[in-house]
Amino acid sequence: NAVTVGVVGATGAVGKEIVDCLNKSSLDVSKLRIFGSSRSAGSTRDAGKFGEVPVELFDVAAARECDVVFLAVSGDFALEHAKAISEGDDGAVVIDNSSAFRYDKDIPLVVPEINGECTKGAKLIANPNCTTAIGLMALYPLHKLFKLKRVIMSTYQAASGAGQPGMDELQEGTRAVLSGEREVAENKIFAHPLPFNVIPHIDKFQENGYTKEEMKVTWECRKICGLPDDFPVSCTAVRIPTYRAHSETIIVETEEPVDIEAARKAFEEAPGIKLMDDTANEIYPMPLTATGQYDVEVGRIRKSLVFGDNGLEFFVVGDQLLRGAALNAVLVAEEMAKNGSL
Ligand code: 11C
Repeated sequence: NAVTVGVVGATGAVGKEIVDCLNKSSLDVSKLRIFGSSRSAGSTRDAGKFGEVPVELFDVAAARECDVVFLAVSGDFALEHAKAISEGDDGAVVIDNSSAFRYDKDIPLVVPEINGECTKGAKLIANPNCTTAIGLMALYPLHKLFKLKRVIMSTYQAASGAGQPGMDELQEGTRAVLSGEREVAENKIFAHPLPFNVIPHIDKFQENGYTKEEMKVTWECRKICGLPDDFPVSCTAVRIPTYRAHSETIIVETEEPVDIEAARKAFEEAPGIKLMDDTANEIYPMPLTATGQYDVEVGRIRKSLVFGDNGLEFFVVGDQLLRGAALNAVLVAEEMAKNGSL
């Protein structure tokens, strides 16, 4: 059945991609409503097949009129409004992109290909952190085959993780350096200038020495895959001067010995993965090829020199704005339409 969809934050980097994914989605959308702040209310947005959509001033009552509302705004906004939009039988289903509700045990945190069944009957769904969602596309098929024992991840994250302002800072800073206008780029969004640099710092440092971004990977991998609370996942998250695809080196130790051909076949058959693993022809995952793609690229697959027969090392790249955010959220809505929750 056809649904009315609301998007809050449709002018941001993730919000724009949500509208684009809705254009390509199997979801039967009868009406698209876009909600914004007083700054954007009254203007219109080109929403593809949905036409020029007026931006309405956000209002809980108006959002509740929708069947499903995507929040692509801050965690503070979500904390303030998500429950009010979704509560009661006549509330809308809310799919929230922020981290506000991810660690609440009563709220499903969903990658549809892994735990889509958790959405059944839910009114408020949390969309995972982009780094986690991208990595799990490859980790989960391995877990099903060989049972993960521990996971070590190192990331190379694009500017888009900090939204449009992050991408703008990278582009403008790079231009300023290349034109000779500045020796080193200016920085406001990132802790240090990003052009011609890498920054081993994403989000706030925690007491244990990890950053919040790194801990999100640990907490969210456990919750989405139903792993124990002390399951060992360790991440080092690094910002690099790429535009919108996150890359990840992943090393796993497994309970069962890994058959590399079986692993490769599992990656090939898993939904949402494109196998890019032909080193003889210099084919492997890269941000340039993964950008704009729905599938996460997986390659550089090899037996681990550290964990031997019970280990695997590989490289994953996924579009941060798509699989890491907008696409995952729209796939959640598609899943809910299929299982009768929408
Ligand atoms: C980044 N992964 O690359 C972050 C952005 O938890 O939704 C996503 C933050 C989140 O900066």
